Amino acid sequence: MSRWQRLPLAHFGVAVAAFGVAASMAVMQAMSRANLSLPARSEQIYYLSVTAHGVLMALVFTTFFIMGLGYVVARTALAQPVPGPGLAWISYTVALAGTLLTTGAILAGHSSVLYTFYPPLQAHPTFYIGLALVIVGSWGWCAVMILSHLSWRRTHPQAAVPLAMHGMMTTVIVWCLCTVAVAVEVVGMLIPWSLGWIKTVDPVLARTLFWFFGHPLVYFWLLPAYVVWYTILPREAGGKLFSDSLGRVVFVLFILLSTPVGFHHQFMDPGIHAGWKLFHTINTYAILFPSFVTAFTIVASLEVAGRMRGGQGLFGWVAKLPWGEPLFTAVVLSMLAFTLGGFGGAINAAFGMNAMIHNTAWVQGHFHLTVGTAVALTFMGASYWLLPRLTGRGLRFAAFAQVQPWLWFAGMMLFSISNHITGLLGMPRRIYEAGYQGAAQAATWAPWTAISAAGGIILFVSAMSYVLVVVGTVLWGPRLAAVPEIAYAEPLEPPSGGRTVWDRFGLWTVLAIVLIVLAYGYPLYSLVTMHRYGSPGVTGF
Ligand code: HAS
Ligand code: CU
Repeated sequence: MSRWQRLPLAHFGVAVAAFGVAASMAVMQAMSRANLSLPARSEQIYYLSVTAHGVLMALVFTTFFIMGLGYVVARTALAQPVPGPGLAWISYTVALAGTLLTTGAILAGHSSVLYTFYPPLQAHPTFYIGLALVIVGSWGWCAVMILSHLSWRRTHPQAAVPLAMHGMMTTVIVWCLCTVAVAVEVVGMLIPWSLGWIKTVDPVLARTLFWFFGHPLVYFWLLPAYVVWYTILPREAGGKLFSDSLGRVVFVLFILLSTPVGFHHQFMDPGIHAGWKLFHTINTYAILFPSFVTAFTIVASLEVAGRMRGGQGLFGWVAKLPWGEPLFTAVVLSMLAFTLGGFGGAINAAFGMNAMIHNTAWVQGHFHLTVGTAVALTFMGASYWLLPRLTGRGLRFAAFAQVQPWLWFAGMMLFSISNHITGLLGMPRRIYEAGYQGAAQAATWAPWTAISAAGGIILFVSAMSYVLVVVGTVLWGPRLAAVPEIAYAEPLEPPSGGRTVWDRFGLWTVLAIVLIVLAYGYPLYSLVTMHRYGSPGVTGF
């Protein structure tokens, strides 16, 4: 193995380890919510587990996988070495140290604040310091990605940047814009408060800064998955990308609209005027659009592939698609799940309907379809595709890689649909005692929580199959005589010109900042200047 592959592989290693630990916790949580008796079941263990699961899945698995994928794209789509390998390794080490610090704080039992770490719940200082280090490490990754793009641009002043790198650059920009807010929250408020340097924090201000970051975070997860859908899937399906330009428009719309929408997580919060919530709602409905375009473009690309493989008639092409390929099945099942998850998102974004589902099990149903399937299953499929290309070894236990996406999809359907239903029946999210000590309302949840637990068990089997294939391939995969290349889908029609306005990242970033200032400037100003009482915080259990 030549040297460059080590960097992404080191990132994937952390991602998969975090995933394995978090998946083991998840199965116990699903069973706990169904009131099944588990050894050592207690409130403390439940909240510790939900915190570890959320942080390791949503923040560690995703971020490390995305950073690894970013390096692969920068190296192979631009066909040049990644500049600043020293900075890349330092960033990796800092993010890993942060991960270990935060995970340690959670496992030690004094930081069960869930992955949203809302004050007045208070964690140990090392929980926040670790998170800050993960963010600093990810900024190092952003710097290396930007340097890669700049050095490529110097030698290709008029060319359109390859679409895969275009998508990764939008990921980088969205991440740089939104992490500023969480850095202010963690460094300016939560670390000093947890160290006792300041006595109080303002929960509404903290939540506002969190969701300034928290919604774009979901597109930081989604955009690399879209990179796989747009630039890897069509070729693996045996076809071409329906439109390269539509891909660029989609990615740019995410730069513009990912951030000024955060109040859709705070519809039920006091202290923010309804007019600002409406503004964020309108932006939220606008950001459905690039995903609709994606649905169209990717399905059209699949139809192109099916017809190039000889598919006839209205739907004959579907059967011709390569259903035995792990990457293909994983991504298409991700997309099907995302259709449901996106539909739920549109419901969440409407103020009135949000009032019904906010803080209920519906929300965990929603995000297990989106980040938990559209993103996570795409990353798993991408692992099966990347590993042989990065390690030079064929997939070990390949049959598991074929079955695993189906298991994930089946398990997630049982889990997510039942959670949507219990949510509508009024079951809160994030609670330990889902039986409500025999309350009549809770009795209506029981059949659905049992189904959700069954889904959790299937998901666990699927997750362990994934870990088995990854570990098996890295350690014992058969060495390949001919290593397949990392190649990206060609568009159906070659892009006509060179660099267009959709490649002007500086311009779109400036416009995004203008929108952010419009959406957040006054609300943040009024929160900062408002008379605050603060909260002393709740420490320990
Ligand atoms: Fe969300 C809550 C609104 C997308 C993640 N969301 C969450 C939370 C998470 C999350 C983690 O407005 C919980 C946060 C917490 O802990 O409190 N969400 C939306 C909207 C979208 C959306 C409007 N969410 C995502 C994505 C996520 C994610 C993506 C992660 C990756 N979400 C909300 C709202 C809340 C929320 C409120 C707050 C709820 C509350 O009250 O707490 C949109 O971006 C969705 C757009 C998607 C579509 C679907 C397009 C379909 C495609 C596939 C087509 C393919 C096919 C396959 C049909 C419009 C692209 C065909 C196959 C063949 C073989 C032919
Ligand atoms: Cu959101």
